[in-house]
Amino acid sequence: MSESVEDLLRQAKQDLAEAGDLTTLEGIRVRYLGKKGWFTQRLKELGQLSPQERPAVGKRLNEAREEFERCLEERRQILRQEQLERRLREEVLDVTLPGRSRGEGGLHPVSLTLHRIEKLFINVGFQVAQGPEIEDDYHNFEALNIPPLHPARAMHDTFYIDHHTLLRTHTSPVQIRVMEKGNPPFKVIAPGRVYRCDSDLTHTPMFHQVEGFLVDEGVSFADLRGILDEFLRAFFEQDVKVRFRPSYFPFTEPSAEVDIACMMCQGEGCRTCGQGGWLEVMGCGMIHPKVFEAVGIDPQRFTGFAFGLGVERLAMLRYGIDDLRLFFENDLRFLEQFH
Ligand code: 2NL
Repeated sequence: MSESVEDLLRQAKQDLAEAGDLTTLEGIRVRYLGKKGWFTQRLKELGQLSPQERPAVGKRLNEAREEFERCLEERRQILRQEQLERRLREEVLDVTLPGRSRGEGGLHPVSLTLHRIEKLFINVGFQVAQGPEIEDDYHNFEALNIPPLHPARAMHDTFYIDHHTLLRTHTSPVQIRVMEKGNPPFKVIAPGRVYRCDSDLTHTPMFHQVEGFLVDEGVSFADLRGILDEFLRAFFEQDVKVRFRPSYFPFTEPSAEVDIACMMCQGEGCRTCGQGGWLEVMGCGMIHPKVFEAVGIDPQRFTGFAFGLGVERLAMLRYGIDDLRLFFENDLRFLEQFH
């Protein structure tokens, strides 16, 4: 027995010396000191020895185990130090290198334009209303004097979800919902995403619109002109020339399209305005009596105007962007120019 203690201690010390890393070292510790480890087993077996032998062997065993533990701790310190030195060597960090900037990010030009339009209307007393992008046929068409089979439906290139449910093709349904719920006077804008099943160089299936309307007693076309003239001058920060041209919408009567003198060529004619010298920027009109009837407003007592504009289009004109697709590609080289 005493011979085997000496042999074992020698072997154990050799194992420790050969351990190259802390994981191996832990394996060795378990092998000798663990529950089923060599020292533990031998100490348990002491009971089988005669009372005469027991004290001496026990003493030897305990001494050997204590020495093993000392050697183990010593080796552990050495390996820890080696590991630390290796990491310090390998994980060189030059704290004098310049920092990496995170970049600031910023709002999308369509968002900037939308916020700008909202602010200009809020400044003259309009409230902002929102509504669902998934609409029903009634609010998107029927209440706006667009009955089934009306040719205007074909023009709207609607994404249908089922026979009665669709993605709104304009934000007018938001205004219908506002009028259904409340009572005049109303002075509200409805900004948001709209959807049309149309995609080419100048159309995307999703785009942004701001519609607005004002309803009260005695509202006239002159009020409409005044508000839109002022808005366009403020939006473009120029004394832009504005022209109203007769048009048709089922939900307004009379209806008009609003043009501004082309800012790219000052009305001379260029690529942006298609040589005409004028740019169409919005549509508008006096709210049709049928629309008032649909939402329970007395058209004998109240009149109102409404208008609608495309946000991407106004953003392109304001920033001089000639390709609609740039808004949807998320190319940082483009987006970074608007910070
Ligand atoms: C355009 C034309 C327009 C309206 C939108 C409207 C809404 C209600 C009642 C009556 Cl609830 N009219 N909206 C009126 C005229 C024109 O938009 O070119 N949009 C981009």
